[in-house]
Amino acid sequence: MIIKTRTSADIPSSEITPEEVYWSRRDFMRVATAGTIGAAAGVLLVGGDAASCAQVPTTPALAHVTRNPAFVVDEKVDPVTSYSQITTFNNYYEFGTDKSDPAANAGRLKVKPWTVKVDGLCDKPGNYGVEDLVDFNNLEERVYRHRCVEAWSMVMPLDGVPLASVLKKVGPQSKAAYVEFTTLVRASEMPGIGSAGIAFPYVEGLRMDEAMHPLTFMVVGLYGKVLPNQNGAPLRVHIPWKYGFKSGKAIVRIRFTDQQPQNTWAVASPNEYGFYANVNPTVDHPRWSQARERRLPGLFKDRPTLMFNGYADQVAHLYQGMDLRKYF
Ligand SMILES: Nc1nc2c(c(=O)[nH]1)N[C@H]1C(S)=C(S)[C@@H](COP(=O)(O)O)O[C@H]1N2
Ligand SMILES: [Mo]
Repeated sequence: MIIKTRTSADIPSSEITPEEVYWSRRDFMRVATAGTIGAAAGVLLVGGDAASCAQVPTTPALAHVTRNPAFVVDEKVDPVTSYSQITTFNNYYEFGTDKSDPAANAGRLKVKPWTVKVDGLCDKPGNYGVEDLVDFNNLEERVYRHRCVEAWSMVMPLDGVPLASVLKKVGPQSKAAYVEFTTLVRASEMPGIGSAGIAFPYVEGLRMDEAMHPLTFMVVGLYGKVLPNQNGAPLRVHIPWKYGFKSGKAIVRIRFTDQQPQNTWAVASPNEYGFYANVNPTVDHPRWSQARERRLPGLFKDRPTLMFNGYADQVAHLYQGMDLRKYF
């Protein structure tokens, strides 16, 4: 992380944006206080709450979003992360490998029109527009924990539809045991493509029962607004009990298959990243512990990691009888 020195006079008041007020006054106060303390110390963190320069995106509001009270977190334990933090500290290697690169570079990506190829073991393969797959007149907002394999986490208000509702539209066949997601490669708009050290397209996949699980979400928005490019516009999945790398951004292909998909990180480094990638404090990454995590914008790994990222009651049964040390 880059640490930059700035005086309070350098911080335009526009950096305390209305988005921070969206969640609650308490969150606004938290953000404002963090900014004040940072400024007083003369040190601000790039990608931090109040220090994200001009790169905080502005996207249009989504018209038909309803908060779904079945998918919330305890705000006292898990205060929602600020919009500026969620949109300026990202992993999206197509735009560069620094956490600040996607915010700096993803703006140029053209996300309209957008076509998703659906193929493999389903009854209605074809090319679909995003609007054909996602019902934009009936979006819900869910607040989910988001845990990266690198041991940082955030809490995000995401807008979208259950992934199951998307998949059912195209008629998965009974032989489809897995679904694979392939994401966009467009070198002309993606400056990180040649230098990321992983192969593109970025590919991910889920077992069919994971994909159809009610927690699994197809995301088109953040904080009630159209999803910013750096967060995966126009279409991105989120599987809240798994490490963040399972959630491919800018999905262009959905393929149903009877074979376990070869997901990018498992191919790149099979000893470090598996197919399942369930958040698990008892299975360490070969190079670091997963027992604790850093909750952004905090600097320290001072929170215990929760089994299945806190969603064990809902998903543990999916893995009954499986050795999670082997299927990591
Ligand atoms: N296409 C694509 N999707 C991707 C990635 C990527 O590099 N390319 N990175 C993944 C990783 S490692 C994480 S942790 C999350 C980060 O999501 P966020 O930036 O919205 O927090 O996106 C995932 N989806
Ligand atoms: Mo990640």
